[in-house]
Amino acid sequence: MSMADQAQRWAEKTFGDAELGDERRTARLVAMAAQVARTPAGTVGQVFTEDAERQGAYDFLESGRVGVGAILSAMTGAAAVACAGERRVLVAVDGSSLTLVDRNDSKDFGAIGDYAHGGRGIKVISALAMTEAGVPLGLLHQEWWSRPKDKPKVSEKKKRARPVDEKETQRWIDAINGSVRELRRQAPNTRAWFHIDREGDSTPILLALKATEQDFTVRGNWNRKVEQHLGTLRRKLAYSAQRGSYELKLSGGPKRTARTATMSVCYEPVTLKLRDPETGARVALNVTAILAREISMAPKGEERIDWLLLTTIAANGIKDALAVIDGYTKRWRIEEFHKTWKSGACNVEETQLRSVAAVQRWATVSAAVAVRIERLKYLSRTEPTLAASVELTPLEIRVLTALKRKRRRKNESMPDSATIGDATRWIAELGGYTGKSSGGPPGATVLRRGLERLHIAVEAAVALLGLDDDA
Ligand SMILES: [Mn+2]
Repeated sequence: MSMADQAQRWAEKTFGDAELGDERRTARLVAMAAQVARTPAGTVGQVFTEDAERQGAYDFLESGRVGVGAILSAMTGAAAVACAGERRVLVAVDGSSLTLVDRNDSKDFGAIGDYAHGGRGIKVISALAMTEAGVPLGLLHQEWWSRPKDKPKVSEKKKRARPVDEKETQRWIDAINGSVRELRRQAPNTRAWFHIDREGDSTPILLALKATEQDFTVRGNWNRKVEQHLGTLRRKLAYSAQRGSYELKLSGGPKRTARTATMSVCYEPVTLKLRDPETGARVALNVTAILAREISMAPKGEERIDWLLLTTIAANGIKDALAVIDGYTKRWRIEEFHKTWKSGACNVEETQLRSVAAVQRWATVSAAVAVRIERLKYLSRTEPTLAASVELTPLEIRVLTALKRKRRRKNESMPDSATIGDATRWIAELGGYTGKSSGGPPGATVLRRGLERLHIAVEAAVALLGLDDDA
């Protein structure tokens, strides 16, 4: 298609700066990313249906000349540019792994999960930047590594004694520092507010976060010692008065019954007593400890919600504490990104590529596409009244509106100009969304399917009617 559709524009913005040593390679990367954005799928064969295109994609992905790092840094740089307009961004950092099929153990994938289980794949930590309202902006960093295939024969004692930079903890620190570096370069006035789940409650990670001089919230995993006479975090908070409460709507899940929980909130400024594992030196870390606890009855056999948060944000009142809790709930969006990327709309775990480097090249493009879908999803929920043109071209809006007009119910009125909320719902409807099955707003899978159908319709409009993008 000759016209620049939104996917093409997005791909240029995201990967157009990739320094691959040859402009043709960058152009190939951009074209590939645009095509993945139009028709996201897990395998190269599903995305590229024309032989020449497909072969070109394989050649690119398997070429030793295409630097994985250059693809990554184009993507993370573009994410930082997107952050530049924000005063502060939430940065959720979380680990995951791609589980990949290697039946004959012939590929260079490492071990994942339990060594005894023999799973194969690649480990990755991602840093997802979002606006303070929780709209994804892009990935500021991805840290990839492979574990050895067989369990290293090292005693537990020796393992603990290893310096931090040889442990996986260092990967977290690299992801945090890498995100800050990217922001400094492209968005020097934007502050980062890191959000990490219980895996972040490790002394080297807390010290690395402190060293960035940015903000953070980490979910506490340990009842750490504090420099007050009551001794530990939990004891300190147990003596603290309830400062407020709120109702929390919990959706159901495999281990949880849907319910509305009454949460009690207390908070205290505390000084954590840490010991630097490298130097043995004592370090004091001042944070606010916030405890949000379910005080209504939980269903039988289920634990009550209990969140202990450690944050650099000062709580001068219940409003501040609630804002920290609200920020932490947005950390969940990186889990949704993982799902969309790995097994949902982008399905990267289906890839048949045979080397770690090829998988990484493909998975990086596909990660950027997954963020784009998550962004559309949250943009339409968070700022539904923005004009549709923030994410779609005039022609795409025109085709989408025409399709909607044909499908609309008798008494359904059409807006004069579509908002992003309208457009997203119409795209989801093209993808089969009725609002009935989940009861909630459109998710990534219906959006992916809808975007794909919209793309085909736009192509038909161009081919049959000669419409172009200024139409
Ligand atoms: Mn995690």
